[in-house]
Amino acid sequence: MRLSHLQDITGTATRPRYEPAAHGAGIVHLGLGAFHRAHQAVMTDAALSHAGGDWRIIGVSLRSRAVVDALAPQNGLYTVLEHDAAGVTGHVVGAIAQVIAADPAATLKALSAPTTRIVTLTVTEKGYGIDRATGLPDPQNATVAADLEQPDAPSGVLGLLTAALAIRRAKGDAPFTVLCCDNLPDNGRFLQQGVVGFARLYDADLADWIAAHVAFPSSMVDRITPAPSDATRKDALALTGCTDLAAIETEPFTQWVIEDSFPQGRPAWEHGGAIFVEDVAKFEHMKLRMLNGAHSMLAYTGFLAGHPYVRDVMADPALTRLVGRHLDAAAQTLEPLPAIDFATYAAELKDRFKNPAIAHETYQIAMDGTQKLPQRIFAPALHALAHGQDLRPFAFATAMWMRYALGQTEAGAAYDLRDPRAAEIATALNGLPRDGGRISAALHERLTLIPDALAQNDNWRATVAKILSHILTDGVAATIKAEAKL
Ligand code: CS2
Repeated sequence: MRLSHLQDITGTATRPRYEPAAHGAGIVHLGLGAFHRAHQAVMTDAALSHAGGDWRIIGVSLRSRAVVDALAPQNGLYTVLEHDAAGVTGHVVGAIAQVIAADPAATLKALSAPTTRIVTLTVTEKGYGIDRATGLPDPQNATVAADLEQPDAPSGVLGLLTAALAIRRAKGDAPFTVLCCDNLPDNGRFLQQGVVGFARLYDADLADWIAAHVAFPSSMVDRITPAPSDATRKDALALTGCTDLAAIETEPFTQWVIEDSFPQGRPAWEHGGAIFVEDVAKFEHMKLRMLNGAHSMLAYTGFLAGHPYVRDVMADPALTRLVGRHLDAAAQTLEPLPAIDFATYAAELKDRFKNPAIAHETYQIAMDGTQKLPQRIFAPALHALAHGQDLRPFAFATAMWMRYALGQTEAGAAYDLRDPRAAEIATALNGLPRDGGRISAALHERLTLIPDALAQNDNWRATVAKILSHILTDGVAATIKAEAKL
């Protein structure tokens, strides 16, 4: 039987302690991937179980239909499987009230409804159409350009948020709070600047009104969530007695640190473990530089070394050492956080990466490197440079990314970079010999990706080029071995 009512569940999976249909929707979420379903939706489910409220979620998939085709026949119900070495447990989430797929008009309607008080987003780093260098809408982005042509019929993130806010303002409805949940530093300010910048391109009054009246709290999100597989659906069937085509699997750990700025109210997310603080920045830096920085480093290195999953990387002693080295170096670049010991955090991260029950692909993490490396690798490297700290771990990660950017394994198998700037990378590398110095120079100079202070620093440049040359001459495995001995 297909999962569609809580009464149908016959297995050990736990279920919401509220009647889903008795709660209205108060949140529209953009980006209905596995991460949202493992994180914000679970916390919202806990908030509803403990404190009630009309806070269910209208989940929007901006492009793909697949997740909506799975969730719609299930009345939004799906199973979250938590995996650790001891086994797997299941919980059915009832927080999703409605789903919308690739339907901009329906999305705009949901965003404009007076009942919508919060809009949350997980659209990935590249999904905003914001130029990271200027912080403003990217004029080269096709969706941004199309939405500027027709601001009343938008389909992209900036266009949809701006148009919905314009409708609410015209009708005298309060604006919603916009809560960015992507792995970007200062993500609230980032999205605020993008939306206000977008509005300013066609309606300065609206831009001023958004700047003055719409809250954009920042948040740090964390839960390692691999792409679901056939095994996920099998486990869900065993734990619920129902066929669940929208089941996801994740680790037991979850963390959400949120700037408490919600003029229209919010769910009692603290019941799901969320922490409310005045300033999220230090938490974001810690997570982006330590967890995500080490993730990116181990993804490029591990993928090239032939490890399909993070847990395989962590079973390799030389690589584990390099993960530890990276975490320590990243921790050195952070401002102290009261109540958090970075060495303990690093040890916990290593344990999480080791989780044998989580099949997290290195290739999945390697995706979108140009969107991830600035906050994960280059920002801490800049700090290290300014404070005379060790640059080597960051240079190593960068050299491995450059090797990955060649798009071919050592055995000669081609792979897709899956990066929005893949074409630019290919152009920069076109016709170059396999020479570490030349490749590193091209990626430093022709891509406007690596910050100038690094790109113009002789020590950094020489270190990246040397490591890349080592990889290209002696191979990935030999380079890892030598590096781990340093
Ligand atoms: C990963 C993240 O794919 C990636 O880039 O580093 O998705 C990571 O698993 C999450 O941020 C963990 O919270």
